[in-house]
Amino acid sequence: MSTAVSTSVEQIRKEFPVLHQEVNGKPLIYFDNAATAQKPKAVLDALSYYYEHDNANIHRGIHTLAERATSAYEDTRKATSRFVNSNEVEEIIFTKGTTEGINLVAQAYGRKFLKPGDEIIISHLEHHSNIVPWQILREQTGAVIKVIPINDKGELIIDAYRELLSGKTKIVAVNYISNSLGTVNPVKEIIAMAHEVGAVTLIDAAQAAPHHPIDVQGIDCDFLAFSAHKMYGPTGVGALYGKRRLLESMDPYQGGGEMIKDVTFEKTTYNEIPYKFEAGTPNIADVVAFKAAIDFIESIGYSFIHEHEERLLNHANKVLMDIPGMTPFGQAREKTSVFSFNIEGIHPFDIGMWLDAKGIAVRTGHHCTQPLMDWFKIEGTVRASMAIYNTTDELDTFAAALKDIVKKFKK
Ligand code: 7TS
Repeated sequence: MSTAVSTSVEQIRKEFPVLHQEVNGKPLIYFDNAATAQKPKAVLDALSYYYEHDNANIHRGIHTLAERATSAYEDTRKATSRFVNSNEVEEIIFTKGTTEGINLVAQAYGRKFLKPGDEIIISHLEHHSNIVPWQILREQTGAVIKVIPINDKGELIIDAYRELLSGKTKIVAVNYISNSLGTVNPVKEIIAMAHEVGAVTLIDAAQAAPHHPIDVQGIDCDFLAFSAHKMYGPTGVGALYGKRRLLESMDPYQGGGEMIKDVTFEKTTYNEIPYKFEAGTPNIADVVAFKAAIDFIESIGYSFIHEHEERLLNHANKVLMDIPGMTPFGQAREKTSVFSFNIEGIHPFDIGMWLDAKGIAVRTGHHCTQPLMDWFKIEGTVRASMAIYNTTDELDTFAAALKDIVKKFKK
């Protein structure tokens, strides 16, 4: 899958034009990568190259530009299939992102197959995007939602999950990696347990794609959704993987152009997968540039990414823990480079604003995981989420800035 090349973080940083600027008079330190990652030059170039040379609508034209645009679009599908190791290229559907992928499954699969009393299992770690679509489905079908609890480290309690499973369980939908805490969930085990009771599984891989290799056949998930923009690609595009058998059994998500074979006023027959689920003119340019993001990650390799990001997390744990009043959230054994915390007596928003004044971008609030914040009995946290271009020096500057803020507030 990925071919690691010898590289360095310094070289990688050079690929990201946006990083080389001052914000509020200070060099930008970008620690909001779980929300969206910055884009390397290769992605920016792919976007402008497409519009400068190949722009045309896809699949429908016989002229040269339409053929070039179609082949670039379909090349990304092949690259995505390789990237997640799907058995077939047709099992990859392009979406707006993770959120749309989950809604697609809830509506096109869930609405067709779920009956009153059927159960959907999610977890206490989920992003709202993997909660609300199931609540909408619950309203539509009379299904019931059950929630896997967590321990105080922010890990799923697998024994409690086992208790929730039964013949009534029809869908298990959990994230691969938590956006608020960085917990890496044992998805292979979760999926195997769901399959034992005949349930279909969906993995929200929004936070996994930038940090962790994805192997849909290896983990044997039925559906898996992710977004390009969190993995150094453009916004507004993502992919949904689904097993052919399931995708073929589902009704279309939306009706329109491209998803049909034949239309008369009496009857419409639908196109083959994946086109059945891609109604209308898609986000062609961003899909094309998505391939550059996949190539970028593969050229660095997950082993380099993992090693560097683990170094960052260890360093964060070292330099941030002795800040007065520090309370970290999420200490899972398996964890990515996310450091979520509060400092006693200072509101997370105030910390975020003071950090911004020092050129440091973090996210504050509930991170679209309100039930998780409720579990911790807090309103929100400050979250520093790190990526491949961040450095331990930046973490030192971050720690010093936090110490300054604490001093100011304690005066
Ligand atoms: N699932 C998880 C685990 C996420 O982290 C996010 C976005 C989504 C789903 C939704 O992805 P989208 O691309 O469809 O919007 N997470 C965040 C975040 O942590 N801060 O801003 C967005």
